Amino acid sequence: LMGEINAKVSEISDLVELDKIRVAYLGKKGSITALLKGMKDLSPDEKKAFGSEVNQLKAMASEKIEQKIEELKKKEVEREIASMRPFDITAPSNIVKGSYHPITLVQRQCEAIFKSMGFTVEDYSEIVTDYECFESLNIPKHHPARDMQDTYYLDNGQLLKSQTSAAQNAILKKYGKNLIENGVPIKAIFPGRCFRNEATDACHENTFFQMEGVMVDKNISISNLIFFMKTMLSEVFQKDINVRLRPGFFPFVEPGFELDISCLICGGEGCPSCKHSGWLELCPCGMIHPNVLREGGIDPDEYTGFAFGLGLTRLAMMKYGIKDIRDLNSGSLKALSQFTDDK
Ligand code: FA5
Repeated sequence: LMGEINAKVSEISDLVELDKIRVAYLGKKGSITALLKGMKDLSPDEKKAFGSEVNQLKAMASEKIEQKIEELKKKEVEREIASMRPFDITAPSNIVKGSYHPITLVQRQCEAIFKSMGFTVEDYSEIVTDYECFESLNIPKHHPARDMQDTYYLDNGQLLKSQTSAAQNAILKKYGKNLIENGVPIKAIFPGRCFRNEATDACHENTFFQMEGVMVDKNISISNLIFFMKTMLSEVFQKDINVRLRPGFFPFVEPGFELDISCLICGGEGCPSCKHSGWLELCPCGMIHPNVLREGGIDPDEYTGFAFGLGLTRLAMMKYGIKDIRDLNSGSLKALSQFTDDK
């Protein structure tokens, strides 16, 4: 019987025919199954010998059929591969590649620069409380300094953060313990979206990005601040940039400065992007006011620190030569997709 099965199986070239053979021998009404059924009329000794032989036959037949199934399946795959069109890996593709937003690109670059200098990168919410955005920053209710930023208030009394400085208090509280108990300096940056009720023009938007930075330790001075600002700018632009530092007032720093960079759109000649002044306000900064440190749980007699509020959106404009800030929020893929990570 095995000889017969072998001969039939080797002639087969498709899976359907093969299954017919399987059913004919091993199916419920198959001939091997019938042999097993017929054993009931044999004596116990005959049953033993015959049974073992039939079982062996059954195992061999199953194995032969299984092998053939594998062989046929493999052939089928080979046939399919052979019938496929050859794949030309040198053919040009028309897949449209996505691109990162220019603000994302400079944000990532700034994050990498500050991380390499030991700063942590923090995330912060866009909706904050009056305490976070103003009171903890030495700006009491009804203080005239509130007029510096026309803020969007929500019905529930919260507000859309008008400056990333809103995260300062939380950061001081988060890392203050480690500073006081273990002497680990606070070094953090927090990039984020800010909102102000502004009349928009080429360099003002009502939604823009800032990146806050703080550093607190013993003996931190203005020279530390200037060092970090200079390093950041030379890394971002990869060339010397004209900067000027002038006094600036912010209730949460003392002394406070405005760091301007020479406008890279017009080379300092004057254009709409810099309001025809040749300079662009980029990064106000200063030494953290003692009241702000105290409110964050840090003793200003023992520790000092600096803070800065980099205008990330304006930095992206300068880096990529974008003349109008409104293009950045336009959502125009045609305009935005031309900027790529040049690193
Ligand atoms: C502030 O927001 C302070 N929180 C910065 C600061 C932080 C000072 C820490 C001291 C210490 P100012 O309102 O100037 O400051 O905004 C900071 C920067 O954000 C500006 O220099 C500018 O680059 C950018 N900026 C402000 N308003 C807009 C706007 N409407 N559109 C685009 N960029 C803006």
